[in-house]
Amino acid sequence: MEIPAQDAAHMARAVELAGRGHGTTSPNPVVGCVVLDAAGHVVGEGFHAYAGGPHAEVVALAQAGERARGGTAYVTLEPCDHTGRTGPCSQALLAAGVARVVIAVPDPNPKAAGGAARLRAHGVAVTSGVRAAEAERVNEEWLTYARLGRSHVTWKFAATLDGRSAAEDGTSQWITSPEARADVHRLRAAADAIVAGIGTVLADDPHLTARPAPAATPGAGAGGAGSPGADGRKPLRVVVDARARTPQGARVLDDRAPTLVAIAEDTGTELKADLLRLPSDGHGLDLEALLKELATREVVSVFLEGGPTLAGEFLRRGLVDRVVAYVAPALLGSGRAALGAAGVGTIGAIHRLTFDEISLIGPDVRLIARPATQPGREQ
Ligand code: AOF
Ligand code: ZN
Repeated sequence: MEIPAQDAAHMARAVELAGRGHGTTSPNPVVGCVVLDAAGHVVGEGFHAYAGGPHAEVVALAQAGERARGGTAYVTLEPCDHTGRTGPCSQALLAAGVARVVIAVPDPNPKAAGGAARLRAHGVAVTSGVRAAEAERVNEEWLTYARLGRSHVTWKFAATLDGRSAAEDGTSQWITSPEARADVHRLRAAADAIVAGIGTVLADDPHLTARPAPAATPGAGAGGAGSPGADGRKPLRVVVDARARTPQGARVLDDRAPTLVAIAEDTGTELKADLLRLPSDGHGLDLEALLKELATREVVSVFLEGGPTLAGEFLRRGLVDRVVAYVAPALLGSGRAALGAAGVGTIGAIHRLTFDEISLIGPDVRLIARPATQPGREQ
């Protein structure tokens, strides 16, 4: 199907708007909407900023007012057809008299889906699949969560150019620059949970908290005033600790943020913490069960840090959706590899990725890569 150039351009804008909700909408998706009047002029724009707040379509329609009548709405996710925290967007579009709706990606949430069908049934022209790849990308965490019923996983690591994250004696501090570390804090703060393995907790005693975001500047726009998710978010801290070796005095157990300690079902322990008992297999805890349990707690996105061993286990099980690597222009030659065993015994089993973004952060390079075939995405 030939997609008119103006459809692609307006949807690109809707995707950009959706991105403004990034980090504040959980457990909801990021969604953007552009409304045109009957003559094809943009008369409304909106994005979903936080769960419980108005949906993107409702924001854009409010801006458009009467001018939406006979017009077109571009939405990055199929308009919902349900009453959740707010009312159905399908009805709002019908009430506004919109004649055509262009959708990028269908809503995989069975409770909310059906908007496209309802609109069609009421004589609205509906086009689907415009800029689907971009709309998938901007909303990848939520789509993974909604489709697979598990949290989306970003594995982050920092390493030297030769792929090492600690020197021979175990020292590992400040391989990457302050700029790169600030960038990590920004990404952490956007996640719903930060996960580390017991090895990292014992070796580094990290807080695993996200430093509070700097005070919002007036007019900062997206996710600013009135969005409860924007400030004071405290990502859940999760320690993967099959044998419950977390010391009672570990910093991850302080009161700066809630913490969950995942242990094996058959581990007896006196540890005073919020414990999650999970089945295990020959390679340790069932990490898919962990991600499914986290999803039931509305953890849409997980930031996996700390522990080449744990990262290897997530990879072995096909549970890494995105890799963020900070590579410093430095060499170690010996010392700990950034990644431990990941189920690759022979070259045929290699974990192939695609580089999607390459940028300089201070003196370091940040690489964003994703599995060549991504489980959370429809192929
Ligand atoms: C849309 N536009 O902007 C969003 C949608 O609890 P609620 O009412 O906020 O509904 C959340 C569900 O609605 C969410 O799981 C997803 O299926 C859909 N989100 N839909 O048309 C929006 N945020
Ligand atoms: Zn809606």
